[in-house]
Amino acid sequence: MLFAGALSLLFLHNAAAQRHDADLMSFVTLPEVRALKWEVTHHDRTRAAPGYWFVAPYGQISPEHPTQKYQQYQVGPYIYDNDGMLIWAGAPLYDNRNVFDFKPVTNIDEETHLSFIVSWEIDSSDKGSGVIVDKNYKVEKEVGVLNDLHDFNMHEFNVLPGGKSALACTYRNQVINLADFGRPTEESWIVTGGFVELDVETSEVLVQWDSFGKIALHESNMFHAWDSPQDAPGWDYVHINAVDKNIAGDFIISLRFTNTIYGISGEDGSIMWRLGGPQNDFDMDFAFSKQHDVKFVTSNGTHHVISFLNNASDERGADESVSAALFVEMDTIAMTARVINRINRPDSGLTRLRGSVQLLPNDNVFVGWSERGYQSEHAPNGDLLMTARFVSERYSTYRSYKGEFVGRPSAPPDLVASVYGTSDEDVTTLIHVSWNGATDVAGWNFYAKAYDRGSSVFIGHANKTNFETMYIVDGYMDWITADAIDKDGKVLSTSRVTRSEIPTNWKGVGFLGSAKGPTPDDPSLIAAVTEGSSSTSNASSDSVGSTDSVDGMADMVNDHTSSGSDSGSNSGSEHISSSYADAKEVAKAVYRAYDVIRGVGGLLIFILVACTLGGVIAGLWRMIQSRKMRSYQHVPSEEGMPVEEIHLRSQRPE
Ligand SMILES: *[C@@H]1O[C@H](CO)[C@@H](O)[C@H](O)[C@H]1NC(C)=O
Ligand SMILES: *[C@@H]1O[C@H](CO)[C@@H](O)[C@H](O)[C@H]1NC(C)=O
Ligand SMILES: *[C@@H]1O[C@H](CO)[C@@H](O)[C@H](O)[C@H]1NC(C)=O
Ligand SMILES: CC(=O)N[C@H]1CO[C@H](CO)[C@@H](O)[C@@H]1O
Repeated sequence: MLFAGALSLLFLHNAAAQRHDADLMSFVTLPEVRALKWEVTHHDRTRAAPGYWFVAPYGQISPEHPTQKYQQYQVGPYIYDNDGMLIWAGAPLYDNRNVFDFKPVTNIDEETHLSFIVSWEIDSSDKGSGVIVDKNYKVEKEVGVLNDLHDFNMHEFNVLPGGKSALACTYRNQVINLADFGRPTEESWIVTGGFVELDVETSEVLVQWDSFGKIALHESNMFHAWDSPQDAPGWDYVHINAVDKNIAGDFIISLRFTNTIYGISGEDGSIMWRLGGPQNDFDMDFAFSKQHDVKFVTSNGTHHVISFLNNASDERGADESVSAALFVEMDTIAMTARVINRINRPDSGLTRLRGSVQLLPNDNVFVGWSERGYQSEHAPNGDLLMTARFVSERYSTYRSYKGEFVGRPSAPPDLVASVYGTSDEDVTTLIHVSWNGATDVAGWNFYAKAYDRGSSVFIGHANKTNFETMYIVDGYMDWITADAIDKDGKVLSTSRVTRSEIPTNWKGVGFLGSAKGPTPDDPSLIAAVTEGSSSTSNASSDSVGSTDSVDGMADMVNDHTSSGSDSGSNSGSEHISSSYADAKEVAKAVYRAYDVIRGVGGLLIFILVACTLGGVIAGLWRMIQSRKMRSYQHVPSEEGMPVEEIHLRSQRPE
């Protein structure tokens, strides 16, 4: 009864919770992690490039009021596989701060590293930094920001070949005379745009460039000769959003508020050419505006292929009805620019702000359209291979990348085990295991020990099917470990030895044996029994695959309420398996309900297990009542524009 009660309670609660949390993943092993779920459509898997997705979801640029925090465990660097399965939740690495431009970096050495920008702290205790981490997710480099700047700008952290230096954008507040607007007696504050090349080791500035004195006010499409002067910070008149460098040592930058891509001399900082905008230097067969993420694809100094996201619209309106990724061939001797590849946004929509274009090693193109994490992969001829976006409307990612990566977390896998049972003979152990950040785990081998110093006995294997793998085994297994196994059977890592969680009150959950509950089984005996048994149960095959959750839930509840309590004698497996009292059947039903429960959160799964075992219904009820309900309000956040709050509040006053 209690079991059913707990489940109905949970089910009801779940219905309510799903409104708020159904777009987030949850896990027993890492209850705090709430990674975003994806909607993925594959159009042709066979032509997809190998690799993972690298995204950094954020709800809004600045932390929320009044907590001054970001959405815990939802923002930050995240790696997913090609089907949207979570590989790494990196939110804890920088205490749930916003992260931008998260990507794999392959130009440092033979290994693939990861880089990203950590945003500033709202209390100004930290201006943010450009970060490089290794495959163990250990921070290798933290590149700081110049003293006179407010923060490490969110647009770009571009590690240059060899990994010795990196490029970043700079925004500066300066006072300018308005002579360019025909008002020489007036001054205004402006936000100038520039870039720096920083020494990755020392954060020393190696190269510095700024639009002040180089790009006139009238080149901006954001402010006009009749606008009133502003106090600090002032007119954001160029809005730099990308910088790259070629082997000749020259730079390319994108200024969104002049609709122009500039070539900047590495020698003297002069503007060598302008592509697009009011002062275009090229004979070009296309137009663009409000561009993002300009990068050299190839360049020999005079002839370039560049990529960028174009024909975005922005906060003020659209120039065209569809955004596109563009590859442009430029000849800076003949001054010609030709589009060589154009990939329209697959849903024919507009990417108003942000976005990225990436040429993959197999010549596929991966485009981040930013809002709601919308991203697509295309064959070299433009064929659409895949689209994906967050289930949640509440998040965007500034850029999205794809790339191959081997992740080997330095922390061991996480394991949680708990024990169910209704009689000494029918006890089942439920094991969950995951390894945050590990990329090529194919399966898990589970081991248990009879006692602390006993020898580890193999109790079964489960293929990895998701970020977290569940495994159910007969008997009261304790002192459990799991080995992460790669596809060749090699052990990659081993979890810590974990004691199984048990109910505090066995009787209270209908356990019919001794009041003290069952004692841990000797896994070698259980393994032998299972081996010799002709019953349908097979420890190794019980790592059930996919689920139909709601039915499972209903079955479980019905089974329970109609069940007898005559499970004391365990002679015929027939009888046992058809009876409610078969604890393993119950456990399987729990597993079938697992996906439903996932929506509620890992914590509640734990509570489910604890409560069904412990019978602490009152505790469950209290927990549910006090569980924070998150009410969100969808407001797309736009860089450089005031944003409304995305509220995180408790239903109950705190
Ligand atoms: C750069 O490439 C173009 C086109 O392939 C070629 O004509 C030119 O000579 C090259 N310049 C240099 C400096 O290699
Ligand atoms: C586990 O994975 C292996 C290798 O891919 C496969 O042959 C086997 O059928 C899988 N087992 C289960 C139970 O899915
Ligand atoms: C039990 O699982 C083992 C290991 O996967 C397998 O070899 C064996 O055939 C299974 N036995 C039954 C009865 O399913
Ligand atoms: C390449 C491309 O899509 N160019 C378009 C960008 O938007 C301008 C203004 O609407 C169009 O004229 C271009 O054709």
